[in-house]
Amino acid sequence: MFRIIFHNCLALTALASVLFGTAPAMADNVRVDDPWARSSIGIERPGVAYMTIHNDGNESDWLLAVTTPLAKRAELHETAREGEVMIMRAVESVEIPPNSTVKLEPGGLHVMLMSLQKMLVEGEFFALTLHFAQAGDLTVNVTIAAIAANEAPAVIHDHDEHSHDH
Ligand SMILES: [Cu+2]
Repeated sequence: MFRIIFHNCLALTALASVLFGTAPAMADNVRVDDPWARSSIGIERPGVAYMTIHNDGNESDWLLAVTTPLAKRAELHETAREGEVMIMRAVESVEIPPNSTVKLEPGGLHVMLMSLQKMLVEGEFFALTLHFAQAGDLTVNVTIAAIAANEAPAVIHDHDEHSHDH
């Protein structure tokens, strides 16, 4: 899978402080995997982005806001059932509980990209900055998938299926 690992240096610093007996200074334990968006046919409708967020720490963190040069405004949305219809509504923040993973995925939590500044073209990338209460700002490179995609595209894993037995 296409994996982006942030804060390697901070993780090493934290490890060093554990080894040498000093308390880790930062609650910087958030990782983001597989950020992806659906391509768009125009800029009139909002775009949507998804990702998997891990919190490897022992305390909750909160995703408070999202920004990108690609959209005038980005909102955190959840999908909910209201009677027989599914609706979307904005949420203030998304809690990432300690030692757990929160998935933004079709039919659930997602980032809504309002007032797109340009088309989302399959195969291209754009920067999205996630603002966390504890971890601070993380900028991820979002892969643009097909318009009807339901999961992150496998960007790097393109080994030849026919040349392996497994
Ligand atoms: Cu939405």
